[in-house]
Amino acid sequence: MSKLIKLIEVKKIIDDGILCVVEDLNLPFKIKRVYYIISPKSGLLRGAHAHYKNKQVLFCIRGSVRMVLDDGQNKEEVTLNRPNIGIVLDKMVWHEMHDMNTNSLLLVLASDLFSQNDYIRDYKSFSKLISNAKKNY
Ligand code: T46
Repeated sequence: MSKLIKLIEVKKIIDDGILCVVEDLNLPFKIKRVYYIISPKSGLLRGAHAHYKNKQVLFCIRGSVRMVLDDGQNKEEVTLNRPNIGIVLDKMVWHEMHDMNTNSLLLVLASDLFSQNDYIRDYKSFSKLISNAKKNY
């Protein structure tokens, strides 16, 4: 069973196209920010950081992305390639987005406004914070 990968399924209506509805999600946060990533450079790694506070749900609404999540103890991955399946990215979870191509389109719902100070971009610092938090627990 997965410790880190939490997926959320939203309604998908197929008629002349595909319509997905994000409503009434049972999220542990209020959505303060929505952003999307269009036309990422093929094969380039994105993410590779953790957030101190910000929590997110990420949907790959076109194409695919291989998500790697790491909480300092467990490392798990999943490929998202369905527009109605989102992944929860909790605070203090290192996340990386791999194997996107220029066709991929990511939609992200976030709990907080953007702040550079909320980022941990160095993996060693992230590991240290996690192990210090465990010691103080
Ligand atoms: C995650 C994935 C899916 C802003 O000015 N406002 C914003 O709301 C965001 C998200 C970014 N930016 C600026 C900050 C950087 O100069 O855009 C640049 C790229 O941002 P970032 O390095 O955060 O991009 P990604 O794609 O590596 O990561 C982002 C999220 O931070 C991350 O948590 O899950 O998108």
